Amino acid sequence: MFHIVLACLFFALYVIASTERVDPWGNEFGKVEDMSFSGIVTFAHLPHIKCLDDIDAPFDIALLGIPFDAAVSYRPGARFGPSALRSGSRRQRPDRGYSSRLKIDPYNSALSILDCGDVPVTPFDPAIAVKQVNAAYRSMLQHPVASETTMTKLNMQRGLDNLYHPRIIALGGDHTIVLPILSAIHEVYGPVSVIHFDAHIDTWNPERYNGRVSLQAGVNHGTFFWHAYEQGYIRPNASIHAGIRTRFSGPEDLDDDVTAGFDLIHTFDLDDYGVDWIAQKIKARIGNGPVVISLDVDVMDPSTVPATGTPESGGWTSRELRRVLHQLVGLNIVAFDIVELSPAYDSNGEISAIAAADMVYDFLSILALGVTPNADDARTPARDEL
Ligand SMILES: [Mn+2]
Repeated sequence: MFHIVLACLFFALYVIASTERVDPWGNEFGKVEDMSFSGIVTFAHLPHIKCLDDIDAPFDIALLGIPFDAAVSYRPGARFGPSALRSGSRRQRPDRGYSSRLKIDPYNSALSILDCGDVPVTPFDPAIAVKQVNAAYRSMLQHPVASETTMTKLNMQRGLDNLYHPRIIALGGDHTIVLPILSAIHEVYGPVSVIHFDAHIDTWNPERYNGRVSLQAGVNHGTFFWHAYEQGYIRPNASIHAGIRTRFSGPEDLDDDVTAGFDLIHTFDLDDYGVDWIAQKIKARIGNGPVVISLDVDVMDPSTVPATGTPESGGWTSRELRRVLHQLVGLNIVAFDIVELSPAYDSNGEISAIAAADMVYDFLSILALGVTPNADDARTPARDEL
């Protein structure tokens, strides 16, 4: 009898031992963080949730790709911009994100950040694509924030409904996407100021814009700010371009630009007056109202960022642009976008994508540092007020 019991016991032990999971990797290495070059590519290895499908996912900041490029005037290809930005961000890691300059690690701040993937925009119908971008952005703005307490501490802007809404960093895509974005932002915050980094003004009146053969053709990456002005999305006389250097049809383009509410910093102003002057001019123009920062990567020189659809010589370096951006800490920023990165024209070394991804890192740092309360609201006069 005893032998039978013993045999049963050994058999039971044998069964238990033989079903124990063999896990050599886990036993020897445990959980190892992904290397910069390993893993599924999200922006800076951030967690990914498809937020357009998972509508209750909370976050404070979302990266949202908008791979639309059906409204460009020269080289197409910016639909691959979101993918290139993610690839260019691979050396940004949540465990190695501290900036010695800004004294912040946006990936380990109290604000939670997600890579929400891309808006699956149609490449075949620009009118519908614009509607899709607007619907997606509006849905994104209605996601619950993860840390209301932190947003309060950071003096972040509440919506007109007195609620906090998350900050979306749009990864374009051509610049047309900013029209449906501004529409969505206007719905939540009312009219906003725009700080627009670009070689081009993008306030071209579609009545005069080359190639307009239909009403729809007048909605493109050179006219969207004019439409935004006409729709009332932009605060009067409270926006500014920086880095402008393209050619114009004539002085009337600049008159329209003033009408649309923009002041202008030329690319050469950097040499004549320096980074501090540019930052002060921007801040004085904007005041402390809600502001959107829209960055066309062609504001940088093609030697720094060749991967763009309408390159213009004589631009800023990535270093100069980042120094200007760093001085915008404290502004009441409600949205960022980075557009017109078109990786087919990049170098094998991804120089454009890496520079562009670093700008997004600066956007995140600026958000994590919060809003300076009681900023001087004095604005500089517009060109037509001088
Ligand atoms: Mn441009």
